[in-house]
Amino acid sequence: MNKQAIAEMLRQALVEHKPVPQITKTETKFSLKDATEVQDLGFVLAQEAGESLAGYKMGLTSKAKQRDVNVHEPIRGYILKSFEIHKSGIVKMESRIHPRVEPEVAVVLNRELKGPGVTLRDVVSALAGVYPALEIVDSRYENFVFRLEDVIADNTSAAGFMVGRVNLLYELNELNLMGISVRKNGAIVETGAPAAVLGDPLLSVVSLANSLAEEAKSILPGQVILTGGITQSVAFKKGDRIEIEWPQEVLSFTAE
Ligand code: OOG
Ligand code: MG
Repeated sequence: MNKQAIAEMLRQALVEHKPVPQITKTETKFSLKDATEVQDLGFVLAQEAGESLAGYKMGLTSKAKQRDVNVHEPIRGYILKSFEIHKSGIVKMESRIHPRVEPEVAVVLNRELKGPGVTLRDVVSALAGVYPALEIVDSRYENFVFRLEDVIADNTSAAGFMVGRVNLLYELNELNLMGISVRKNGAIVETGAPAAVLGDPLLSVVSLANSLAEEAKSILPGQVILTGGITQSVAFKKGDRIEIEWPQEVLSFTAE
């Protein structure tokens, strides 16, 4: 198995927005370790192409998302600066394959957090901001179908994100049960609350810090951390308008 070639194929699928077959269909011995190596090689390719790191994402941290893609284990990936979509922006469909959007909580820290052994208290004391956010996932695999190893290799389908401007840090006690809804063309298609994410999305940051420690990496101040989709993701196509309503703020975009 040539991991570099797999990483190049996935990078090309992202750049050319053409889906590729699942790795595990042909590489029957493709392990979790191989998948993580491919993800890391893909990040090196992105950097060589001039991309830079915005932060990290956790995925499959809610039951809704696990059922969504039929993979039942949390995963982590890199988010790139070029993935950021500005508020009330436009999402260009010509640079996408089969995108889906999901509501998330984003976290930013004011000091470095380095595992192992990071606790919830460490995360709380390092918080600079907690924001309403959304993620766009766009699997590089045909039909959006994959196994755990495939989706890790594919940088956890990461393709876009938007972060709100209202800092919920001062409402942290209410965060877990804040009601949010996702509208597509005006109609509510999903509802949920951040507690869907591991009972508390800050636990997702704990997991991320401890899992990065396995590769001697840490979370740096100012990086964006996406804690994982709260609801099932919502597919959209050209002309669709998506609005994610939080009590404090609405995040929206139009797909063109
Ligand atoms: C996998 C990535 C999962 C989340 O928030 O759960 C994810 C996918 O849905 O394609 O980003
Ligand atoms: Mg996500």
